[in-house]
Amino acid sequence: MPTHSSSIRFQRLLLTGAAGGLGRELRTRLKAYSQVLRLSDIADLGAPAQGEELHPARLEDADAVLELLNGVDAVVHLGGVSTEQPWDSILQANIVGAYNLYEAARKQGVRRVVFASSNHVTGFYRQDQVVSVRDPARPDGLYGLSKAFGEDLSRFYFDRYGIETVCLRIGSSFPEPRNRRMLATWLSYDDLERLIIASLTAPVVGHSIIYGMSDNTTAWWDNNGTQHIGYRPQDTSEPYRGQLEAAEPLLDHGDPAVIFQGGPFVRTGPFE
Ligand code: 15L
Repeated sequence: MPTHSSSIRFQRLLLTGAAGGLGRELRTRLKAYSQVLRLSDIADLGAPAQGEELHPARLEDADAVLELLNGVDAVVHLGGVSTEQPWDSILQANIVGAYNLYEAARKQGVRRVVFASSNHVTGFYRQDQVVSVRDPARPDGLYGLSKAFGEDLSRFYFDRYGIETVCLRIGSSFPEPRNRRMLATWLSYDDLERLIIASLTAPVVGHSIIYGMSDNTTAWWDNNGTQHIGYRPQDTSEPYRGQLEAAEPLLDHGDPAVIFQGGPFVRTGPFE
């Protein structure tokens, strides 16, 4: 169910990564805000529903991405690799792919992008620290590094070409928090929708970065200074605390995944 007053705000909105976990969830939700929802992925997108337009494209293919952005008002860019992977996949989908996307936005006159960044841009901060969007990046792997690149790339495209971006450092967006770490990092699907719609519709966003989290009692991230986006989370991980603490009563404090915010991502070594 759409969480905002679901008036049509866009003629044509592009959702990349539409076949992924969050893409599938947003596919139904974003339709309420756009006359036409253009969906892209390299994985199967199934059949188009009314008002949907399927447009598969490889992000590393500059010509395909240029065509993909033809005629769109705004982009929600979830496409690319969303976990730690070997360097070549990250390089193609997240580094070359992000460059192709911004070049296409520039050439096609697209003025706003919502970029799915990740909490793994700052995953090597400790769980006893509270990080703000103004603190330096501390990526916890190649994936986090590629998202840091996307954040810098989008800042450059704003500074030089005026293309606005909201970078969403998404925490853990699942139907429910799955472990004790997610008591801090959880972002409900309804809050994800609120965050994306706020990022798409705030009058002026320039280049902004915001952490994508629900209103969790345990918090490692400080979104102070992002109020101009107008995101107000309505959900919280708190109702799940009892069951998650009971399932994991003892934490190994020598484990880097317990010490650092990135959790298991900080342990994934290079792929050989
Ligand atoms: C991410 O960036 C991943 O895309 C997602 O699969 C989760 O693992 C999430 O981070 C997380 O930190 O829980």
